[in-house]
Amino acid sequence: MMLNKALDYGTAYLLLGGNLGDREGNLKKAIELLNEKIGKVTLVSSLYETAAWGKTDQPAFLNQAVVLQTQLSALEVLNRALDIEHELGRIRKDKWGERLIDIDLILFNEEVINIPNKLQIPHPHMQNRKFVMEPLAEIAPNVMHPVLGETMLSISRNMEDRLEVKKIG
Ligand code: GSY
Repeated sequence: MMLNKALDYGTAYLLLGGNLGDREGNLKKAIELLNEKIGKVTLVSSLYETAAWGKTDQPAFLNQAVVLQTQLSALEVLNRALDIEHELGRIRKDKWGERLIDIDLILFNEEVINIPNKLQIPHPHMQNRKFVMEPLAEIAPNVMHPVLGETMLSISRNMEDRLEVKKIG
């Protein structure tokens, strides 16, 4: 018997970034692959040119936040995002080093997830990084951080990070 059960959709908030090669082209390809392999991308932020965080003697990043609707779990989204990074030829020389494309899962619905060494949702450092919060607050200003109980807009306005983040269109 066929059960006509409606499948639930989850909302994933991701941050894309890269500082090697054709930065804008790589972000575009990543969004195409997210649409193909994970779910429907419903919102895309402006592009932001951002100074490298952590290891500062490297080229500036181009960052962009996206929102997508998916029937996958957070863990499945993470695994498919890693597949997309590899498909786009990710090079990760060291933890804070240069990269062609990085896809970070920042929030998933209002879920709080902790799978040690694999997945932490909300992203544990999001509230301290302007290169994450500015693009995210642009497309999800009223979304609540499920642990801090503060909206994306409020966090982005009150943070202390002085890293250079420039909206470029
Ligand atoms: O964590 C994502 C990769 N990454 C970035 C980034 O996306 N933007 C900036 N500005 N600095 C970064 N350092 C790393 S690692």
